[in-house]
Amino acid sequence: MKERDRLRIAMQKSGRLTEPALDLLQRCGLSFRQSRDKLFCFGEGEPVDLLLVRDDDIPSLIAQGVCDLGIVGRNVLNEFQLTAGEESPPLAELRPLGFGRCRLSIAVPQEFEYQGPQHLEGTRIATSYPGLLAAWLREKGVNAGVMTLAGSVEIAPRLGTADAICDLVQSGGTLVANQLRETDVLLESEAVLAAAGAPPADERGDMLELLLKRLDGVIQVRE
Ligand code: PRT
Ligand code: ZN
Repeated sequence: MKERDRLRIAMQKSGRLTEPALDLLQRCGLSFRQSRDKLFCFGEGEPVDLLLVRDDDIPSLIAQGVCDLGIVGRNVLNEFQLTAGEESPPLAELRPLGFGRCRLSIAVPQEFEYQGPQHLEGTRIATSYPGLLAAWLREKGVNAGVMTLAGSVEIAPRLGTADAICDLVQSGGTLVANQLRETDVLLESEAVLAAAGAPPADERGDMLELLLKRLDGVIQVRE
């Protein structure tokens, strides 16, 4: 791969994490000039650029070395770690960023008599997080079918294609609207700064150190 001397951060192009991530980077003293295709933002002061992508692509862009850092939900990062395969290098969560908070939870139809994970034995559970769900089921010793859906997971029980779901919950409004009840939390999530296991050993490493220092200052002020 071509050597780079500028730090490159992957972040969500358009979604829940976009505004707060840009806001955080600005508070760290970074400013960017957006390119015409809106995929790449060139850093004007410091040698730090942005790549604007789908959030789901962020972990693999880091794993491939296309980007040094990523701002992504812990849910997406951990799912990637569990499903990427052994040839993919481990990624690290450098800092929790304090926005994009939600949880990955099991939810069942209101009428489902649920007293604990053992009641999921033999059921079909719809999710966009098959890796995290399978790991949790394994830990609980429960055998259940994992149905992977890209979206609209919450309507699967009503359609009769699943008995329960495992999805992100924030206010709980979506669950209520779909007559579902949250039963177990698998993961508490928020946006995190993700990176490859080993920091770059060139100037990018120095810039990363500076960025982390500023980030810690900004996060401390916020708390
Ligand atoms: O296009 P792209 O693939 O980049 O975006 P996306 O649609 O996959 O992601 P987006 O923007 O919806 O979410 C990005 C990240 O925000 C997620 O990966 C989470 O880390 C975080 N986040 C925080 C959430 C929520 N809160 C959230 N409430 N992501 C999704 N939701 C959805 C959830 O899936 C469910 O459908 O909102 C609904 C539940 O919300 P409540 O408030 O009704 O409980
Ligand atoms: Zn996505």
